[in-house]
Amino acid sequence: MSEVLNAQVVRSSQRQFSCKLNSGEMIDATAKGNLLKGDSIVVGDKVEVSFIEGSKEYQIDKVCERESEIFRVSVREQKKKITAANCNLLVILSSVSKPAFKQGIVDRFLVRACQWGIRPIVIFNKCDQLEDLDLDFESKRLGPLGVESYEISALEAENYKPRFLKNGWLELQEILKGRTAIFLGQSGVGKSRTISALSGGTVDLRTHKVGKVGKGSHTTTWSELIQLPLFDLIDSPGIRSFSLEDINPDDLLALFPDLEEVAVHCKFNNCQHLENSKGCAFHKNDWDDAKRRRIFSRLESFTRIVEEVSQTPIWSKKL
Ligand SMILES: Nc1nc2c(ncn2[C@@H]2O[C@H](COP(=O)(O)OP(=O)(O)OP(=O)(O)O)[C@@H](O)[C@H]2O)c(=O)[nH]1
Ligand SMILES: [Mg+2]
Ligand SMILES: [Zn+2]
Repeated sequence: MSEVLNAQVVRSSQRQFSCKLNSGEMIDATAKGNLLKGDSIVVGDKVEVSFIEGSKEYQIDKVCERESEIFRVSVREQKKKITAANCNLLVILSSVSKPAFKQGIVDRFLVRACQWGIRPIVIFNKCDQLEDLDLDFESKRLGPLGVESYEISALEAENYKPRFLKNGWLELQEILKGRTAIFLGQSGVGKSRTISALSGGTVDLRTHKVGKVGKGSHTTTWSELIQLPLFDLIDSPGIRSFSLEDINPDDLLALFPDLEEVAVHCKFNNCQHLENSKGCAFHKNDWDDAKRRRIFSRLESFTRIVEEVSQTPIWSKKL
């Protein structure tokens, strides 16, 4: 038997895995037959590798237990696909210009963060092009959930000074320290660009040209772990459709803890909290305008998701 070495998967493509050995050396490895199925090995996995008997090729023999898993749902295939493992920070990246900022998308990622048990943060990127989005409100909407937000421009990096929020580029680097952070968000919001900038120019991830689909665009197609001196970052492909199809409508409220807190005081069973009725806790309260606006914008996301996940009856959900 050859020596067993510990490593972490930084990239995977079908049957070939790039791994970083604990010594720092990068190697390519294949995997034992039973580990080639489905999501057995994903980016971020900690693995044991050894030389294949009588050859100079490495093989992954074992995948260590995962501390966390990131997955996405393919509605077409009715399948959950694990895309990364062992992350301890979820960076929800959004753009304030193109593509336009959408609260609904942030709220969907927050549902996942809650489900995955991973701390989320939100980045508002492209702030050099900020026009009419009320960043102060968007940030205050997240604060009560314990979600920090950051005002940055990946294009200008440390030269961009936040104008509306207390957190900018320096504070972002601070929270990333010592963590493995996965960057998620729509295509073109600047995930690859932000990661390149955080590497101080040492990593060049080709970036996607917004507005030009196909020719000349460098949209990220595979997740990739980038190990930097102070933190590890995972770049991921932009999402096109973001389904929460696997979640039962009855379980959704627990994934909106801020709304659940209010809903428990509602007098009605099965209340949709939409009608202005006296017994509904969302309508009978002493909130100021700011709080009302915040809670109702979260309720709007919640209602939309409930409608969506209720389309498929529970008994026919395969996920
Ligand atoms: N003005 C401005 N443009 C930016 C900023 N960050 C990124 N961009 C541009 O936005 C485009 C998309 O950036 P990417 O980093 O490729 O976006 P992505 O999120 O990785 O996209 P996918 O890989 O398709 O998911 C590129 O042309 C970037 O140069 C920014 O802060 N300001
Ligand atoms: Mg990218
Ligand atoms: Zn109600």
